[in-house]
This record gives sequence, C-alpha cells and structure tokens, in this order.
Amino acid sequence: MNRLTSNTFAVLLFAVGARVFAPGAEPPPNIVMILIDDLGYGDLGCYGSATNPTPNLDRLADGGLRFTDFHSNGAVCSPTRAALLTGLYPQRAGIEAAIGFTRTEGVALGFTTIAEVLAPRGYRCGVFGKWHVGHVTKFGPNDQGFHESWCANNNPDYHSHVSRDGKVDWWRDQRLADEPGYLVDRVTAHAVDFIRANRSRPFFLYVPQLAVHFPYQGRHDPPHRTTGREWNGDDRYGPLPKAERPRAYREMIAAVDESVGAIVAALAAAGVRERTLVFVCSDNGAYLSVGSNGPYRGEKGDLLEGGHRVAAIAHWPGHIAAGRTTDATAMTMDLLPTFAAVAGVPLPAGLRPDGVDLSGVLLRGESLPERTVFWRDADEKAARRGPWKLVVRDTAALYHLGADPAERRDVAAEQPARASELVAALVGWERDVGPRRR
Ligand SMILES: [Ca+2]
Repeated sequence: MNRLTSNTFAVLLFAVGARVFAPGAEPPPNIVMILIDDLGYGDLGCYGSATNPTPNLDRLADGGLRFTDFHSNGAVCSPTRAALLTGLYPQRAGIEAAIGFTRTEGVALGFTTIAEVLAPRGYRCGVFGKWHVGHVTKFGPNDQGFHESWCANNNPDYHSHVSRDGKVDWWRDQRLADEPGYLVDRVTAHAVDFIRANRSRPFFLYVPQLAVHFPYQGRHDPPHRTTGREWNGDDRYGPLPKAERPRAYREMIAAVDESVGAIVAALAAAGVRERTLVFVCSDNGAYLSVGSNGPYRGEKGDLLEGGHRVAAIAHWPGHIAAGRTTDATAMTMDLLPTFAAVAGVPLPAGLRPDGVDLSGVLLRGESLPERTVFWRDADEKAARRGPWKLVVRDTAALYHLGADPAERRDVAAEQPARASELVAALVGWERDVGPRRR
C-alpha cells in the first residue's frame, strides 16, 4: 500500500476512533487471534517440521516473535478456549474437560470475556470457527460480547457439517444456518469479510480454526457423516483408512496455513496490516497417530509437554521486532490481559485474571518474572516453575525440562526439596481454584 493511501486511512480511522478515544491519540490496534485446533509443537515448518510446508505461518514467525515455551491451559479443546476467553484458569471458569453434546455445560455468561473487555471501548468483535465453550444456543458468542459469529459447537464433518451426534453443527449468530463448503475455507471467508467490513474501526477478530482436529478430511476428500446417527466409533475420525489419515492431516495443515495467508493478505488489502497484532497458537498438542509434538513426550490429553506445549507466534509490523524467539513461559490465559494492554483498555473492576500481561515480552523483548503455573485434567495434575515440572499421575514425578525436555528422568528422589515445593504449590492452587467439578 502506498503512503498516500495509508495516510488517508489514518485520517479516516482517527475520525472514527475519536468518538471513543481521546483526540490526538493513536487509533487503537486491531487484534486477530488465530487458534489452531490440535496442532502439535512440531507440526509447522518454523518449528522444525520437515514434512509440512507452512510458508505463511513461517513468514509470520520470520517477521515476528516465536515462542518456544508457550502452553495451552488444557490438554484438550474446551479448557484452553475457556482460559483464552476469560483470562482465568479453566478450573476457575468451570471448564475442566472437553464439552460433549450437552446444552447444560459451558462458560457461564456471568464471566467477562475478552470481547466484553474490548467491545465497550469501540472494538467490533467477531468470531468464526469452533466455539466449544458451551452450546451456542445457551452459552453462545453473541451473548459473550461478540457482535457477529459463524461457529460450530464441536468438530463437524468438514464437508457435510454433521457433528458426531448426527446433527448439523454450523451456526450464524447462534442460529442454525448451514452453508455449503469446506469448513476451513468457510471460516477464512467469514474472517476476510469481517476485515473488509471493519477496516475503518478497531476490531477483535477471533478465528478458532476447526482444523486440524479430526475428522481427517482434506479439501478433496469425500463428505462422510450423515444426520440421524452417532459417529462415535472409529468412524469419528472420518472417511479414510488409518494409513491415509496423516496425508489428510498434512492437507489440513496446508489449508490452515493458506487461511492464515488469506487473513494477512486481507489485512494488507484493507490497509490495516501495520496496525494489527496477529497472534497464532494451538489449543493443545497433537495426536501422535497423525501429528508431531517435536521433541516432547506425550500427546493431546496428556499433561506431559506433548499435551500442552504448543506453537505460538506474534506478529505486528513496526511493533514486534522481526525474527526473534522468546523462551518466556507463557499460557493461553495470558492473552486476555495481553490484548487488553495492547489495546490500551483497562480491565473492568472485578476482573482479576490468572494470566499475566505479555505485552512487554511482545513489544519490548522483556522477560517475565518467575511464576508457578498449573494444569489439571481428569486425574492428572502438573505444576511448573522455571525449568522444574511436577507431573502427578499415578505418582508424582519431577523433571528438569532444560536437561530433560522429553520428561524421561524422574529426579524427585534426588531433588526432594524442589519436589515438595511444587507439591505444596499445587495443593495451594487446588485449594484456590476448587475441586474438579465433574
Ligand atoms: Ca483441540
């Protein structure tokens, strides 16, 4: 975009922003949050994959900041999404496991979401993709601060849009509204339309892509699920025999990468690329039957690193220095305070996030003060402080992630004081967030 067009936009933007923001102030930045589903730490080119070409995501990493120690709050979908939306540990938001096909469970509407933080300050908020923090008719995005939404509750067939419960699962503004197309591409199209429509005002665009979660279907694989029956056996994974699923998975990664490229191109075409923070991460680790968690042991559902250490990239030309990596230990729940800080929006009274503001890490290359973070999923628990990680499964094990990133050598017996400290911290945290709800 040439300078004249850029200046014209700046004037227009100022005129719009001035209604909400102080005269003379810079217009607030847009925020685009892309959440990839079930993508493993080792699944992107910029994280060492030799099999998956991801040129658009690699370009974002080259031009921005790549995290090497970023974690999903959960090892499955719903808890991580609850943490992203609320800035809280998912246990505090009442979502500790993946939500099934019930309409009685979800993030209660009384919790303040990131959209509800930004919308009152003039941000237009849209979400396109997989919601999965409660059925949209009862716990939906439009009732949680988003102005517009196209969402699935769960992971429908990418072509027929039928979920595992045998029902069509594609909703516009919380009403069933099916439309034809491969869902990765439908999400992209709605996101691009949203950018075009809102080029002249600040926006928060949340794109929780459905891929690369099963069913494993590339663009040219056939539709599979039909309505009126459940798909909860091995057929939940889609139409392909096991041996072909990794091929479809790679195609789905390519489709997500193209989606990221299309969203970035839409930002550029709208003239807002330089005033938009793009953040990309995954909601949990990969299944090893199809994906890679790089050097880390475990997979989706585990509280070993493979279940929750994920790829994360932040990109904002002129604000985030290009080509850097950070080893800051960060988590999904940090994104709400981070986005609020980047937008210059104070948190509402009464909202005390568990997450911390990462804007110093993003914008100024700062490190984070040491803290202890926690996970709990079914009967597994984990605590992390510095390089030390306590993993409680049948027994408690202590790992030094610097020396032993694959968590193979339990050093609890050699480091009893370290182990006891983390056990005590975990007990204190569980007392704080309360017992598991189900
Ligand atoms: Ca997931």
